[in-house]
Amino acid sequence: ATASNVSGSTDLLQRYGCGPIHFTGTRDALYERHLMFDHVVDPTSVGPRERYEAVARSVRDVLSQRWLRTEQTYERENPKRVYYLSLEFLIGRSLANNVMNLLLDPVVARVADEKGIDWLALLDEEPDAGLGNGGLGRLAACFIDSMATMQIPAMGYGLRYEYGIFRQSLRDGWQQEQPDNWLRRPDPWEVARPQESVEIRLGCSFEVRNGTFAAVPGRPSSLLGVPYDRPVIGYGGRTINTLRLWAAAAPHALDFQAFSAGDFVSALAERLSAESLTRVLYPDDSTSMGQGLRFVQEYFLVACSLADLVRRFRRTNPVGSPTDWRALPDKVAVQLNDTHPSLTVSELMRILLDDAGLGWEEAWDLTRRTLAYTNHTLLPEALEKWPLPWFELLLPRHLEIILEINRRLLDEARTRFPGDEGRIERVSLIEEGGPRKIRMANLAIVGSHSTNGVAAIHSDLLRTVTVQDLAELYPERFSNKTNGVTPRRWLRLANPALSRCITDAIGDGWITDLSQLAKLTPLADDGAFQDAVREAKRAMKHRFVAWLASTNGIAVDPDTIFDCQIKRIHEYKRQLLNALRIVVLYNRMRQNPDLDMVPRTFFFAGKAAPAYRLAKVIIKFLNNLAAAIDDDPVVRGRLRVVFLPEYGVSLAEKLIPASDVSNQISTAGYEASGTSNMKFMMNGALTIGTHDGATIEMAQAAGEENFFLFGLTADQVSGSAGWYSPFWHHHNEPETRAALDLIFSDHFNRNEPGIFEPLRDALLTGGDRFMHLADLTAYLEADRRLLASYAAPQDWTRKVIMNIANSGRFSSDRTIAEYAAEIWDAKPCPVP
Ligand code: HBZ
Repeated sequence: ATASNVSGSTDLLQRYGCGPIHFTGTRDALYERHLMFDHVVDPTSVGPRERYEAVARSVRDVLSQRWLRTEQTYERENPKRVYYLSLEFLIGRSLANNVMNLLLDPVVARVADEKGIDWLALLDEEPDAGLGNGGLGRLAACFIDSMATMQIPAMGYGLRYEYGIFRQSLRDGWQQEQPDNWLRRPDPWEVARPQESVEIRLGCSFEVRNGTFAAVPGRPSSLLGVPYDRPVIGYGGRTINTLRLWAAAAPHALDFQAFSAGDFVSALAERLSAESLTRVLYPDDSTSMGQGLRFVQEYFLVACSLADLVRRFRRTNPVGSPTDWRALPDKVAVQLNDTHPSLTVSELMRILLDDAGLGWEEAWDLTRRTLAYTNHTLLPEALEKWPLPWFELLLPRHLEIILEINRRLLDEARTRFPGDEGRIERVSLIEEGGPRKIRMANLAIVGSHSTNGVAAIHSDLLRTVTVQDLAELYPERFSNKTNGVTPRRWLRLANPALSRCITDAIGDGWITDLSQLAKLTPLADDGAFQDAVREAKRAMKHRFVAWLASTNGIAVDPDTIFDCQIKRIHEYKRQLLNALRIVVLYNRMRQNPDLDMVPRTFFFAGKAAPAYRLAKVIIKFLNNLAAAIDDDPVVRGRLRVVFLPEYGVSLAEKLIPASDVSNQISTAGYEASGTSNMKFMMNGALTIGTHDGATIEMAQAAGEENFFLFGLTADQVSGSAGWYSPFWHHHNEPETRAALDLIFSDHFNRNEPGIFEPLRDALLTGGDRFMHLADLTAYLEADRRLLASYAAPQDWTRKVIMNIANSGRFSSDRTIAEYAAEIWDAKPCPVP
């Protein structure tokens, strides 16, 4: 569906009033009724938050019947369903996105006008649903959008954290974390379904003691999972799928027992400790900290979701006849978003063995054919390994099952590779040592029919390096599915100026078929189209500058190059390399005050895991660098560094459309894919980046001449152990040395001596596995090429258009089409 083939708003509302309730004549009443009756207040005295809730509830009213009809259609047609299991869904705000996908913009614009509503201010009343850390969580959000748009019968399963990723502020340039109580006000999108709660059983009980979650051994307990559903609207509003988030609660029986025994207070305390399980998202995206609470969260998601989907599967059996379990892989595909939900392997085995009463061989065959696993990282410190004693305590039956899976696995490996005990040790699900640990990636690979990485280079390294032995055992299971992002939120919604410009040129078919952007290629040198593209960028820069001034009080010059690096702060993503580049440019200007350079504003944004100390020092350094440059009359007005706090979906939606340059500069081999790289590309920013992740494929698509690639390849990085010496660069490269010496002279921290000592270790004395200095000269050289192109507007804009025109492949619709065809065997199930 595209906006152009839907005639009037009246027809639209009729379509959504698909029965039994018709909307005819009640259009205006929706909003007024909610405003007055939901909070029982005088509509003339309400504030913007109440208005937001009333508008959102009106939109939900409009979509409700379509949402019901979607599920009814699936029940009637009984198609194969896809379940996307993820500990994270970084969905951001919903109102504007839902209005767009329902094609309701004209209706809403008119109502807002009639009622005197400030639409942009109203949108700001909705908190971001920050139920994720970064790329992995945002990918899950883009995937459910694409599945709904492509009419795939799919459901997302996650956790309803009461506190999402922490809110970030800066004090003296240091990151401060504040809790994000995003559900403090009622969320108008979610529908609680307590009647569909599931009970899950655990081998022990829990107490919250001194702020930690402590297991009480030997006392089996149970927990209730209460589902909260959120609509996931396909573009055009035909299919409305569900994102089901689980909240933990104590079972009803609990308070009743305790109440009769008279211990009312402990019963209540126990209820509160049960609810604390889904209280907060773990804010770490790069280390598996081995927290017991996290382990229980993972099992809780798995157990609730499997109980729910198995219940749904069994309902499709003719009443009275026994469940035909052999049909499970024909009706159900489960995708595991990283290893976080990989207990699914042992939980599904437990259900098939113990509840369904199947034999091992059949249960194993069905489990494997139902499950598939996506890997998102090769970093050893991020690979999950859970202590075996935790299984003994909490999930003793799972441990039995995992040990039996492992026994059979090692038998098979010994038969196929006799005498190769090193290999046996490496493929084993168990890592020896004290305590022994279960390797969750091995479990996911062995217990599924498909393992994929998220970009070509990443899938290759996964297969040939990280889990080489398992890949040699099961080569047919491995494939690549390069990530993508939804063009609805990230282009149509975030960048109205460029969207209009594209639609004027090629029509609006690109919204659901991004490959149509290729039609822009012949316009790359067209003067009028170039002007239109430049004008769109200018408009989005001005809009961003106005927003920044009014919300953060920061004034930036829209006539400078907007050069961005926005992502989680991590050594491998190398924000420090970017900082070194800026210090070199700063030194050049100080040495030669008349140096002619296009004025630039460098934007940084991103959160550091609260326990990642060096990442916090990096944030502090970027802020001090910004302050030192602001204070220096020689560079002021030509160089500017801005660190924007509280990076999240909503900030990305504002900044990416306004950007000219996208920095994607991870150490080659470390960034699995990246997804913001794709958002920048489709929004007409040019990339300066390394040979890593999906950036490689983006450069191939756009043509390397339209990209600024630089630096080592992954092969060179992995073979560097013998030769890389940061000191060599310090010694032999004058600009590198001057930059480092300036930093270590406390130039950027005159009143805070020594605070940047950790950077010396990271860049120089610690050996630096991320090889910052090895790429600095090449980065500066690529930067020189970039500035030369920018100085020639026709050349630059031609590159911009070539990037936009070739970004079609990086739509998550393409990614989902590949998962559907090659992993899930799932087909669209249109809702009439
Ligand atoms: O997943 C990211 C990758 O770093 C990025 O390259 C890729 O594009 C993206 C989508 O495939 N990984 C993450 O975002 N990882 C996490 O957020 C994470 C969260 C909790 C963990 C570990 C990792 O325990």
